[in-house]
Amino acid sequence: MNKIDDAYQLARERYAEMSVDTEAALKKLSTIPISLHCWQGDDVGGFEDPDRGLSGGIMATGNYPGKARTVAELRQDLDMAYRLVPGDHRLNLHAIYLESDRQVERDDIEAKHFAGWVDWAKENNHGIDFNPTCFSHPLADDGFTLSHHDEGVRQFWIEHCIACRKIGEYFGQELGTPAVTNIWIPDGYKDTPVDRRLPRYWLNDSLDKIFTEPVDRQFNLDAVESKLFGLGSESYVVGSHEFYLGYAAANQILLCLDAGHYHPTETIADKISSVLLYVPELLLHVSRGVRWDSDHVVTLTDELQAITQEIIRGDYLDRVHIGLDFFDASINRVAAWTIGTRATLRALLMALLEPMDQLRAAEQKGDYTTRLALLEELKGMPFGPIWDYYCLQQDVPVGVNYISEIRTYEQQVLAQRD
Ligand code: RNT
Ligand code: ZN
Repeated sequence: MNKIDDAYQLARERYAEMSVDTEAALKKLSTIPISLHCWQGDDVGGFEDPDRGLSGGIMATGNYPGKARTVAELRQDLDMAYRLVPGDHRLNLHAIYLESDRQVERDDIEAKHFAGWVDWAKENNHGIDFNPTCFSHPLADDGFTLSHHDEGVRQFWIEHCIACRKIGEYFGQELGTPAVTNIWIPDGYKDTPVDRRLPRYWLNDSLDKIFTEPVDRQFNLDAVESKLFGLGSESYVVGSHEFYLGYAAANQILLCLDAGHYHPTETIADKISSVLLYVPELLLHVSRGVRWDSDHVVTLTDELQAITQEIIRGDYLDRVHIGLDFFDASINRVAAWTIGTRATLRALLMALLEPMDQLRAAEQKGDYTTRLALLEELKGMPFGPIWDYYCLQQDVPVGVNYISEIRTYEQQVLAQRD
């Protein structure tokens, strides 16, 4: 353990020479919540109906043993993941993770179906975020929900989304921190449509109906999530980027930027400072697309670093909500959460360890030589010891030690499930 302290002291001095205060960076990092998505724990299955498969243009591949089959198992797995990640973090829930002893239709869900989650969140100091589930349902099977040509189908999903906003409000009231309730729908066409206008007209109309319902912004923040394409909606997605950017700006609600929802070479980092001029706040779905919107576990990539740099450099922490969105069923699911969350926190820490005053001064003077030199030097700075020290300070496993804890958990808990 002393080695970690020693390495930290040396690293701290190196950063101090660059006028970077590592203590301040760690203090800041400890205040940034990441919203861990419940759906990594069971491959987006949910507990509404075990016979309902995942649909809606998203797919989890793999069959790693030990997936959570009940709410209790999912919470147990989440508890394990939170123990392996430094800091206090949030939970991102989907409506299909409700608790009820009878089948509840989606337009009938209420706060009481999530009271167990609230008790658990209170015990563990988690805020909760929320999502209507507008997929994996017979009324979504033809690929359309809020933009459906049939008024009855649209109304069903409108009522589901209103119910979810009220549940978000309940989370905010109970937990003292607003829930971000994010609407994503799978609506779109596999093949080239002739009418791109009408579904967007209906989606706009449905959203207006959903958001007219009064819900207190102090407790619930509404977000909308766009997408470029999905499996089975390759040719046209109703809720495109332009659609929701316009909708969020016009209605002053949150826009959700999912890292996997754009052209493969298009990154969300550069969108943040533009969009935040026009929408009040952002929700990020931090994900990793590999060739397509494949929702791979987030790792410490250049793209992830670009995202966290934008948040920190732009001083946007109070306007950007960071959520994770990936689902890999081919590896240990607790490890997937742990690796993805730790990668996101590491990227945030790296961004917090930049000599921003010097970099900005160089840029504003037109001294791009110094800017380039500094940015290159930063890549070789002793970031690792600062991260290790933070893990030690926060009482979570240092380095790859978390893997042995996951292995033990796998043997003692996960292996008993099959
Ligand atoms: C789908 C969206 C959406 C989902 C979750 C499960 O492409 O990214 O956020 O991943 O709602
Ligand atoms: Zn997403």
